[in-house]
Amino acid sequence: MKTKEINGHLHEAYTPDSYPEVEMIQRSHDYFEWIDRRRTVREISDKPVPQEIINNIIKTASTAPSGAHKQPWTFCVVSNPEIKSKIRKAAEEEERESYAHRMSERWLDDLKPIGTDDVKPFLEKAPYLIIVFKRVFERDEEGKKHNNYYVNESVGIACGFLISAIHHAGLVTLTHTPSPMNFLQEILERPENERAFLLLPVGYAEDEVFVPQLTRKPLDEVAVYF
Ligand code: IYR
Repeated sequence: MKTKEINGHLHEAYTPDSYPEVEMIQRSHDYFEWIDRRRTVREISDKPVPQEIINNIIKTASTAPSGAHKQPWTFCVVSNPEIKSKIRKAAEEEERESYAHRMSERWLDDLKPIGTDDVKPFLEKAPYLIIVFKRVFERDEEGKKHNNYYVNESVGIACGFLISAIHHAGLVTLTHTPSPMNFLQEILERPENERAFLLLPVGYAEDEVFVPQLTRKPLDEVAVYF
């Protein structure tokens, strides 16, 4: 393998995938059409999912780029029914408070088309909950703290990879962000350097599923060219 040295560290030759231009146009179009079919699904079936699929999905997410390649994430996979019940109970307590007192009228109005409320059966029904934790810092051998870099950006990108891998496997998910999320750190007994970032129930969609009728912004509303 061809290598070169930078700052005393070896870099290896890398050949990115490449295609003829017509094929690139087709591929980029096909990828868009495929991912445009992804929808957030709240009705997740309890049909079992092989853990190997979940492992592959997490390995995919963990290929995301991250600040200084610190990979500042931990994916907790919960299939244990007692832990799922604990999470549901604690999440619904927070959600009840949020829907009743913490969220503004405007916010509640904005959620009306989505149809969410404080009842979260998917937290018990889905065969897996993946709880993504961000690792704010690491400790070295002497116990000294070292902050990670661009932690929210890095973990956000990894979650994007995770969601697309879930869709690619033929499963569904939804991005659940009960707020505040500290209860997850407690229930899962995570170390002091980890903070809950996102909770994703993962499984097959129920046989019949309804999703809000949404449209996506067209290109000219989301892109500006200079
Ligand atoms: N976290 C709450 C509320 C909620 C907020 C937004 I912004 C959403 O897009 C959906 C829900 C919940 O999970 O119900």
